[in-house]
Amino acid sequence: MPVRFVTGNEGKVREAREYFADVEAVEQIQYDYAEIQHDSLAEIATRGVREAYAAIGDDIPVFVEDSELAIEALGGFPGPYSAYVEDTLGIERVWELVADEERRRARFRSVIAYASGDPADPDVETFTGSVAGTIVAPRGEGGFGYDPIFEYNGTTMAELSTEEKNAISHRGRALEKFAEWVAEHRD
Ligand code: ITT
Repeated sequence: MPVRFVTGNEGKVREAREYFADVEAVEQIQYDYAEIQHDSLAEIATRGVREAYAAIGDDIPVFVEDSELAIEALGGFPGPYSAYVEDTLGIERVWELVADEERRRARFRSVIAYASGDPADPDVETFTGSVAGTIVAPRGEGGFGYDPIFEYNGTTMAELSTEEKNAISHRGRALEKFAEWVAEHRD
């Protein structure tokens, strides 16, 4: 049985497929669930997956994944506003905001929320991952979103293949735990 990923982001689907290629396919479902404003990424993802699972209306489990980038020198900005800031300012301007800072440390966080059981009152499991890096001038053509300005160990995430990015990224870490859990818990 496929695992169903509710997301509008093709980059996330490409990364998730690496973890399930041998076992089961990842099926993308487009449903624009509400992302509430909240400090806790787990809370945002949990509410989102409950809404999506209830709206889709069958009892085949689904998962969502929410991420954010927090830049230390900017007090954790853009945090929960990461998607909005990418759309409005763009990553080049985010780089310009921190270019003159001495500390350019940042962290990506990812939470996967998986819903199963009764769509009206589902069981929800969450899996997290994070990675620390440095904000740099944009480099690289791969990945998506903030990848060109997020450097880890001398390389931006946009300079890595999907496989290489997964091995170190916030989402890769969450996906690894999730895939293991799925392998243990599903028929
Ligand atoms: P969904 O449909 O799954 O919600 P989205 O692109 O809106 O897709 P998020 O809200 O989780 O995803 O993402 C928040 C922002 O962080 C958004 O601007 C993404 O492009 C960016 N982002 C998420 N993961 C990233 C990654 O691995 N590398 C670079 N940027 C990332």
